[in-house]
Amino acid sequence: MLTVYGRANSSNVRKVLWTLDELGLDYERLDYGRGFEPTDSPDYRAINPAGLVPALKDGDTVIGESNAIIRYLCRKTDAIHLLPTNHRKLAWIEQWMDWQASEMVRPFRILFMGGHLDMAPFNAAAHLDIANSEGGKFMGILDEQLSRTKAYIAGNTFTAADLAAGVYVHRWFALDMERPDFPALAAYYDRLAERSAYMVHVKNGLP
Ligand SMILES: N[C@@H](CCC(=O)N[C@@H](CS)C(=O)NCC(=O)O)C(=O)O
Repeated sequence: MLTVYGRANSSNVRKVLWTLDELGLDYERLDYGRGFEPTDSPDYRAINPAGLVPALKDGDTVIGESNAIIRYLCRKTDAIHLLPTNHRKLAWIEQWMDWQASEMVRPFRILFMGGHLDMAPFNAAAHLDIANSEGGKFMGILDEQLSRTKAYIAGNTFTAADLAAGVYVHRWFALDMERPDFPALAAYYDRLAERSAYMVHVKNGLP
């Protein structure tokens, strides 16, 4: 049995739950993280040294980092439609996964924790203004890319790049804030909503 450690309202946990359902895998989920079991205890840090959710346990294998977990699950199930073995196609997908985790996530943390949860220091107007503008810049990059592919982030099929970024696209549309008009991104959000697992774990009423 696969075990996911992490609260179901966390963006990074939602990516993993969405992936598990796309792959048709059974799992149990344990509530760790803000408002639930602590992630800074020695017991939890033995599971994920970073002290963050999600983590995944598969027998003796325990891993953290949501995008590493997505890749692990795709490889475990030979889901080459989501994560191809061809090094060129794979690099193109991983480029977007790394961009999501290192660049795109930054303003969304502030927009969510400051703008939605009203937590200091993220709720300071100066932080929120910068995050709103940076979030718009990143969503604009995705909008341009989707105008080219006319379908999904890394090309004309749904891949692990979409599993990594789709939660933040949802947050962009779900959070209460001003947004420029991004038609290709809006069409993509509708396209993702055709996937039942996206509706269960991502576009499920929570921002
Ligand atoms: N780079 C990490 C980031 C993980 C992360 O920031 N997790 C947040 C929730 S989205 C967390 O653990 N917050 C502390 C908490 O919930 O207690 C990943 O992709 O897994």
